Amino acid sequence: MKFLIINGPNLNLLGRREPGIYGSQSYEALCALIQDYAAAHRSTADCFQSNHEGAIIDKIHAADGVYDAIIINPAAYTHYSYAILDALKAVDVPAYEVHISRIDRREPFRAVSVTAPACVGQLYGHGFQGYLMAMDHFLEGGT
Ligand code: CA2
Repeated sequence: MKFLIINGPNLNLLGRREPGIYGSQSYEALCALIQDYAAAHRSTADCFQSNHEGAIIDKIHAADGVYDAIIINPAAYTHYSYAILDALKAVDVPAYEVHISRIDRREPFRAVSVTAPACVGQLYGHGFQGYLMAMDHFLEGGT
């Protein structure tokens, strides 16, 4: 399968701040983990990170007809970006939403995802492993 992994604002700082919430491993380590997992499952994964809403939307649009699945952590955009919700709805590529932390046990605003309704599933609280679990959904034949 051909995966597109999208990470939103500030996730490029992984490992540098808030290790108690997001762990101590870097964004580069996350991408290596995902790409190794993809290769072990005869798949590929392109990792994209942006701090800009429009860039994320452009990437989602460009995924149509190119990727089999999107794994997306929209970061803080999760909680208010109807534009990313619409972009995910506008393409024929299924998306799975992932969060590193327990968004249900933090500030109340983090428990709300406006983007998840455009996704086939959402999981949170499994650290980096969550991205691999989302890939498993598709590798095991989920649509
Ligand atoms: O738990 C997640 O994966 C989040 O999507 C992460 C977002 C946050 O806004 C969501 O509510 C939950 C924030 C990512 C910020 O990442 C940082 C990493 C290191 C240092 C500072 C921020």
